Amino acid sequence: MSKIEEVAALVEKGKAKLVGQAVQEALDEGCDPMDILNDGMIKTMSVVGDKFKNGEIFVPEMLVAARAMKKGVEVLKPHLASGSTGALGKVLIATVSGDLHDIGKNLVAMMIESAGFEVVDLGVDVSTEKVIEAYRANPDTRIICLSALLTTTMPAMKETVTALNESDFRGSIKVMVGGAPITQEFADEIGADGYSDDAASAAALARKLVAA
Ligand code: B1M
Repeated sequence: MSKIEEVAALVEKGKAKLVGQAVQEALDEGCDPMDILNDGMIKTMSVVGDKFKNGEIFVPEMLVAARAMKKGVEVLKPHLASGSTGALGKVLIATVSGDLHDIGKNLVAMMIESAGFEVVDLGVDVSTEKVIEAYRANPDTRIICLSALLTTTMPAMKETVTALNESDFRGSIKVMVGGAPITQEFADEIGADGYSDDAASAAALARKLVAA
């Protein structure tokens, strides 16, 4: 079994205490950090999701796999993201109301920070009101990023984007959306400025939006 396969197996089994060491060993063997992330962790979460959908595992198993992935990402982070200067301005990021999924949001935050932004992470289950309050507290914000992982929380994303579109500060910010069920079509329909399907392209899009 390769080191990346070992990481994948440990994430799938939710072995949080062992994942960090396996990730470090994979790095020591010269594995590309992006391969460890994509093949060892993100693909594994899809496997976990499929097993959940098929009734082979339940919420607690999904939860421990998520915890294990987070441990692995902690070890990987310095190898994926360079220190940020914050020079490109401030970004607010949140998972929308009713949605507790944060692994994808955290990766997007990490890559956007690494691309040169200062990131204010509002966490998960963030209401429209909280997003607007956070903007009022950070009026130098240039981009608001929203993540949703559930089809049932897509309406919450729509509600927040609609409120932002109707706000008096809309002209000063860009709005980016993403997450597994989100599509470019949905982003256009709700009036977001941008959509991307993974963390690296989210960082590239953020740079493009502030340059526009
Ligand atoms: Co949940 N869950 N979950 N879950 N979970 C999914 C999303 C699901 C697809 C599993 C399945 O059935 N196959 C399914 C949703 C089905 C649907 O809506 N159609 C589901 C369900 C049903 C649920 C519950 C309802 C289960 C229940 O209670 N009965 C429940 C809901 C809780 C809630 O939120 N209110 C629930 C709970 C959980 C846990 C808490 C146990 C745990 C989350 C822990 C955590 O995040 N801290 C969990 C997990 C781990 C998953 C899966 C297995 C993995 C998600 C993940 O972290 N993926 C997931 C299955 C799957 O995704 N295939 C599943 C890895 C991550 C890196 O990918 O988040 O997609 P992702 O992020 C990507 C891109 O989407 C993108 O970039 C990221 C990096 O490349 N991206 C953006 C994300 N945000 C972006 C923002 C951007 C741009 C790009 O710009 C702003």
